[in-house]
Amino acid sequence: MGRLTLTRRVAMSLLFYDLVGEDDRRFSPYCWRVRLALWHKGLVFEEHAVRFTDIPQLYGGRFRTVPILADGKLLINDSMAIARYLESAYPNPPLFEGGFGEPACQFLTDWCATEIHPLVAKMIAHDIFTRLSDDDQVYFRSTREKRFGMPLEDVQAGRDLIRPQLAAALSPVRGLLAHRDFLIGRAPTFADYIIFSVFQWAETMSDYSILDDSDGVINNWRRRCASLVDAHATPSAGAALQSPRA
Ligand SMILES: N[C@@H](CCC(=O)N[C@@H](CS)C(=O)NCC(=O)O)C(=O)O
Repeated sequence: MGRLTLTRRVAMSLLFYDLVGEDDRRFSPYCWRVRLALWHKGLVFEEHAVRFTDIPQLYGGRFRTVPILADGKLLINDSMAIARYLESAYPNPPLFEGGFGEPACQFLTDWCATEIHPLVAKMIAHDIFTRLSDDDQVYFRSTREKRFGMPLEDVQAGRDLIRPQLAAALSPVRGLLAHRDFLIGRAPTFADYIIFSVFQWAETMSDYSILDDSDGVINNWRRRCASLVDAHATPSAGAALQSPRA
């Protein structure tokens, strides 16, 4: 009897809940990290696109955010927890290169959430709104205007002033990439996906360029990271799964 050789790791039980806007736009930076991690591992997964207002209907309202990953009966919510789980359940190829990979990614996740996401959110807040379904628009406007303390239109109006702040905040990333192709290791790892996902978020929901074209170091790295998107994007994915314009 012939031997059956599996060239790809198959985990048919994986179900990934991803956030979706109008025109099948997949825009959540946290979900992008998980998608990139699943692709990185070569895992086969089913995906379920949900809107903000669908999240409370999932699993009896157990979760307030996506991404959610179900592996059989196991449910994991939180992008970093999902990355850790994937690394232990499906070790190859590794997502966290070397001994410091995992704590470095935890640091980057927290740094991104406190220093980078708020700047990007202010630059594209109203553009996100315009690319959501009707129900989600109502939800997004009310929750985000409460958070920002002003109308979404006003939040975004100051974006040309925020842009240089983002460029400055990205200095440590630019510094590392000036001397290497990827943040940790010779090939992309979860560290790259954490930061790259921020650009995917903006790119998917806005025509505004959050980074100057002249920022060669970061834009060239984005192109290198985009090869994973290009390898998996299908024409039917439409605007949702495009690699960056930069
Ligand atoms: N710490 C979480 C954050 C996830 C998160 O904030 N997800 C957003 C989408 S980008 C969400 O689901 N928000 C739900 C809401 O605002 O109602 C993670 O890393 O997964």
